[in-house]
Amino acid sequence: MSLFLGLDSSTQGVTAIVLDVDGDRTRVAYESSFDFDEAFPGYGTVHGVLPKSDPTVAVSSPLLWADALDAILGAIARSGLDLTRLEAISGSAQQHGSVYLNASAASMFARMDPRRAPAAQLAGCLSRPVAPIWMDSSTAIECAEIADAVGGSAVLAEHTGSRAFERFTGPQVRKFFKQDPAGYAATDRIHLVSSFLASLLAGRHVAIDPGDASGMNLMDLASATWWRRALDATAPSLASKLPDIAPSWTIAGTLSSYWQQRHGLPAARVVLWSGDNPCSLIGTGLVREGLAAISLGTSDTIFGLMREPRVDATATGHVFGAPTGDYMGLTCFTNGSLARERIRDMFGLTWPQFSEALAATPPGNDGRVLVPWFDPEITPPVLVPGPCRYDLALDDGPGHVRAVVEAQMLSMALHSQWMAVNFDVIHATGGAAANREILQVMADVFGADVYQFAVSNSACLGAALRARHAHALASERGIAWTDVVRDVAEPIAASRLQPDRSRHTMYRDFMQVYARFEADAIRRRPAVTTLNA
Ligand code: XUL
Repeated sequence: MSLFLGLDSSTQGVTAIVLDVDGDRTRVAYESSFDFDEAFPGYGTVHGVLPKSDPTVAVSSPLLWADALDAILGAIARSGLDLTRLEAISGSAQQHGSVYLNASAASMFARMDPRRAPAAQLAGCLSRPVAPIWMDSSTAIECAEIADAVGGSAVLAEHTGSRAFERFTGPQVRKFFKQDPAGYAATDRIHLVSSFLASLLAGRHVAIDPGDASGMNLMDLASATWWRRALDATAPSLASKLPDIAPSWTIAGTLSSYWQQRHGLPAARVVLWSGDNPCSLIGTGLVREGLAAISLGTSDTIFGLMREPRVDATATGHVFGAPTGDYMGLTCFTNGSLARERIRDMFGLTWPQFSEALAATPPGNDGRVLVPWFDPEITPPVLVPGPCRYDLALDDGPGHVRAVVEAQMLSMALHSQWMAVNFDVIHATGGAAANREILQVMADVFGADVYQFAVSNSACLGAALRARHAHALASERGIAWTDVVRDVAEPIAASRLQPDRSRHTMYRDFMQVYARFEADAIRRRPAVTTLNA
């Protein structure tokens, strides 16, 4: 009987899941989480983001993430679980965010004082006090510069799996290098959120896995190595500042003596962390081609496993590495749960009332449409935030509820066509996947059977399953991915929501109409280039 720990450091909080594996049986033995704003008010974050006057800037605090990791490991240590059985730990983190460390970090990781919290000890190791995160869209100029330098957007996408995206780490690094050359020069190591937290656990700098490295515009997808031309186009001496890239199942070391002494945890194996979407691929059981998942979290994402990388000719989405060693196609939308919450709060609703409003309004919403870009949107690219309403009165609460959900589902269907993935069955995950009214709209828009899961944080579950997989490989027994995901990452058969055929036909036509509303909403805002002028 062995325990495996998965951690997830997301935009808004940290979660832990412990799996208990007994022979062929796997069960969730423990789950807990902390919300950053509530548990660590001293950092002043709002939904996990530090306040900024420029809506295109989104940064957070690496020290907050370190403190939250400490808090959740403390909670696990006090949980009453028999942690002598803990074999391996892995993690999942919000993608693209970058942490800038000076040369003192390596020795600090190795000699942290277990009597003191991590943040205070790490503060002096940061060459940049804040970390840009995936919600940042302030690097339009750097994206253009990098694309130009490598020979154009298509060349960048061909090699790295994506055209230049504002939130991707390469453009963010370039912006830092241009704005603060001294800070950049003082940077010895640039980590992703995932590799930073894995390094903290292992007590030394560890590698980045291909799943998260492919969200940087810096990795050659085919060889899973840094792509020299992109590095040169991004910032000087970048190769020397980046960690290695290693397979997702790499054992990075054992839990450092800091954590062992601080919380009485065992010397468990530390497996490389990955991004939340690659981890969700595992946590929703998508270990073979032909299935798709939709994650309704802070960001909404739609993704599926690909055996061969099919790069998006429309430049909408991404091809990432998958933790199985395959690839995954993904399209990401910024205005996910925060847009749904915004509507709920605007009309003073509870979630059950939100669902009632959805049930009480007709599919198609009698033509009332909302393009819900409350924050700058990734898909389609929109840097100037601001929702647009069509035939939707400002005080029409139920109309807004249906409009936001329909817009999100129609936009996802519209902008995932490039993946050429079969959407007959969708695995739904993330907090809002608990809401069956929302999932019914999903089923009707996609014309797909939609399934729910027992564990809603599929990224965290995926991390725990990855820990188990890597441990089995390292123990030379090996394990098939289909066996890894059995029991816990399988859809609940009884949760199936079926599409209504006539509603699906209506939505298929409506999708083209919604595309025109999106185009109109884009036309109504200033051109991208004026933003950074
Ligand atoms: C994916 C993306 C988001 C973050 C959210 O490309 O930007 O889904 O990973 O944590």
